[in-house]
Amino acid sequence: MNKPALVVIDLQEDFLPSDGSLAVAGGRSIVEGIIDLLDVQKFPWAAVIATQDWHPHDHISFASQHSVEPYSQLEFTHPLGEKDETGSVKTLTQTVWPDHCVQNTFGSSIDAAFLTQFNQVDGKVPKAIVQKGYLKDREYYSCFKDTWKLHKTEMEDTLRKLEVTDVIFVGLAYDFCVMNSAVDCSQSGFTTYVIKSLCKSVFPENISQTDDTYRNGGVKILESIDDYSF
Ligand code: VGL
Ligand code: ZN
Repeated sequence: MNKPALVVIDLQEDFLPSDGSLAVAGGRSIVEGIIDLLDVQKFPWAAVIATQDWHPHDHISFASQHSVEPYSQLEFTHPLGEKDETGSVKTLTQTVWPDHCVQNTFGSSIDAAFLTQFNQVDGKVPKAIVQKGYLKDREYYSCFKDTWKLHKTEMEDTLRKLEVTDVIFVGLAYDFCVMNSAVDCSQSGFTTYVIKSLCKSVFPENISQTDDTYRNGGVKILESIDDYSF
């Protein structure tokens, strides 16, 4: 038997138009469809999980910490100074962002209408909020671990404890946190899906490359929840 979990990625004010500091175009338009998925009479979820990007005010992924323009690319060094075969400290080139999802600010809050519905599944289906991005010295796109694969969140243990077999992802952003979370999820051995119509990208112009990354990562792209057999 399938035991499917719904994972809603980063449905937070800073990623939502019109006022979010890192607003993803069209982000607000997917909220209602995601709320509809919380109808646990209709959809027999084994668990529902929401994730929350949760940064300290001086997080390393903020352009403001480096005096450069948001959305530019910077080279980051390994947070523990680990070296490659040639003896140089490992590096990763990553995008830097406007300040966003600072802990305990309005921008970090999960959409209120979603949260109301999410809280109503209590007692019917196990639910959890998994935070990421709270270690200042490293970026996190995946809700499983940081981009250096050094620190694990409680995501995988939560899914395993609930004996989840399948994971269905929706949310923001399709080309960053949803994508990296889904690929890690598939690599951890879960049968993994993303519902494309319930996601939006930061860079929609790169959609075919983004879709390829999902497919190469073993994630099945569905247009709608109707394409999933419970
Ligand atoms: C995200 C950029 C920075 C996301 C989070 O949720 O996709 N993107 N932090
Ligand atoms: Zn972030």
